[in-house]
Amino acid sequence: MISCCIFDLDGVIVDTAKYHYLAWAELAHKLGFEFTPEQGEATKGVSRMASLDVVLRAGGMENRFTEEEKLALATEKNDRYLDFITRMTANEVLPGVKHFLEELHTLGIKVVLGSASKNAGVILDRCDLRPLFDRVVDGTLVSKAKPDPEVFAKGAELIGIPAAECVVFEDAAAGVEAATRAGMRSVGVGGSPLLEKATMQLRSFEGFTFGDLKAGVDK
Ligand code: B16
Ligand code: MG
Repeated sequence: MISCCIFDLDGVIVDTAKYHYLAWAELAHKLGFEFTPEQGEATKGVSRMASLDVVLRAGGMENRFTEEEKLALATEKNDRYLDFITRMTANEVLPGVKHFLEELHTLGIKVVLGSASKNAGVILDRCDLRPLFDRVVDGTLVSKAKPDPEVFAKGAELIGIPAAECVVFEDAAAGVEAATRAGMRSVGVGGSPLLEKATMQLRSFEGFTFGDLKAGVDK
């Protein structure tokens, strides 16, 4: 039985990973090294400060800064990221997502956001998606980053639905692991081989229906 769908944001609903990458790459450039897209993969789904550690490690600078300096670097990156996301429009919602969210809404299935991002609210508003979510759990409400199950467990708790009736949509391996640890089934979105542990795989939401979801996870 599926009563609630919990969605990761970056990489599932919108492709903000490209903006995170650009902002981190600019910071790295200022610090004097290149941060490649391949290295950027390791920032997906993890918290802002954990992402900064990934970037600094790539430049061999992991022990160079105090905690206070690291906070300043993370703020600088976030200011640049905000430049990008405050210009987003509803056109950037990934294909088929809005239609699927509307179908869930019509069927009375609860829709929850479970994102590590502290900027999730800005993105939902810019993309006109806020009314389609019954609850939003973002990086401002949780203290433990994925793969810790906190973000998804909190979403289920707030909406009052047992974990066994929740399905998580995720594009990052850390998120799939978080879902499993929360006792939930998961859909690995985007086709990466790193998502093989998800209950089912989904390349794109285009044409995807609740019936397809039930057939894929209700085994
Ligand atoms: P912020 P998700 C995550 O969002 C991103 O995938 C990850 O790259 C980012 O570091 C994290 O949010 C924190 O984002 O700096 O905006 O608070 O995939 O969990 O929706
Ligand atoms: Mg993600």
